[in-house]
Order: sequence, then C-alpha cells, then structure tokens
Amino acid sequence: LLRKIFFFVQEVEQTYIMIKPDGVQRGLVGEIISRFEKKGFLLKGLKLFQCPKDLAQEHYKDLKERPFFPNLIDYITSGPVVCMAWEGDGVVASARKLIGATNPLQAEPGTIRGDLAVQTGRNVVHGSDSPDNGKREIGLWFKEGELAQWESVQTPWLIE
Ligand code: IDP
Ligand code: MG
Repeated sequence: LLRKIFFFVQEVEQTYIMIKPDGVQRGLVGEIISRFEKKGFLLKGLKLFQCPKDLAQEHYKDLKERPFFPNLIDYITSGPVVCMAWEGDGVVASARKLIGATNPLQAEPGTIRGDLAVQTGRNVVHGSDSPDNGKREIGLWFKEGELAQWESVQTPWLIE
C-alpha cells in the first residue's frame, strides 16, 4: 500500500511519441505502436491528427534556425500523424533507443528507424529527448482530458 501511495504521489515519466506522415502513409502505424506495446510501456494517449502549421513550428521551435526547418514543417503537416503518450520508468531514454539514430542509415538494425526508413527527412517517428520535453510535448499535442487514467493488468508481470 505504501508503495502504491508513493507511486501515486510521484510523477511517472512520460514521453511523447509521434508517427510522422510517412509512417502513416506507408502503413507502419500498427508495427510502430506494437514495438512500444511489446516492450511493456503503458499507453496513456493515442489519436490520429492533422497537425496545423503553428503547432509543428512550436513543437520544433529549437530547430527554427536550421536550413531544413521549412521542409521539416511541410513534412510534418503533409498528412495525418499518430500522437501518443507513453508512460513508465525510464521511458524517454528507452523509447529513443527503440527509435534509433536520427539518420536511419546510421540507426542500428532492430530499431524502428534502422528497420523501416532510409532518410533523415523521412524518419517515420518522433520521440521526446528528455523528461521535461516529454511533459512539454504531451502538453502541446494533447488537450486536458485526452489522456486515459488506467492501470494495465500486465503491470505486476512487468514490474516486480
Ligand atoms: P530526432 O528526431 O532524432 O530527435 P532532431 O535533431 O531533434 O532529431 O531533429 C528533429 C527532426 O528534424 C528529425 O527527426 C528529422 O525529421 C528532421 N531533421 C533533422 N536533421 C535534418 C536534416 O539534416 N535534414 C532533414 N531533416 C532533418
Ligand atoms: Mg529531437
């Protein structure tokens, strides 16, 4: 019980994962979601969404001086994306490992980008790079009440 109370008070780490328009168009939605599901993280939010330009610009604001920024915004707004919030201890860094390096040609086989993509400008998936950015990005892409409050029956079989 104490552990449950502690868990309730403590903020569990969350990350924002997004299947980019190329992942949706190429029919990789199920495959990509499946990798996070199988790993054992908890799905807290999920939606198919057409991203407006200003949201894409806000999401990637740290890159706005980069030469590829306009193309990046066109890419992210070129079709629907799948927005997800995943939760679990260490989920931010672990999700980055599952996703693989930014350049898919450098991403290890076994990672999402290593297995499913060839170009940085079409690298199928986004993952937050820090717990703070996880919080920030989930706040940007999801409205109040869009995240589900639930517990998975698998938890006792994943966490001792
Ligand atoms: P990340 O997605 O692995 O965190 P970031 O450096 O944060 O990589 O860049 C964000 C996104 O911007 C990349 O996933 C990719 O879609 C795009 N991007 C980054 N660098 C380049 C580039 O050199 N050319 C084209 N697109 C790029
Ligand atoms: Mg990044």
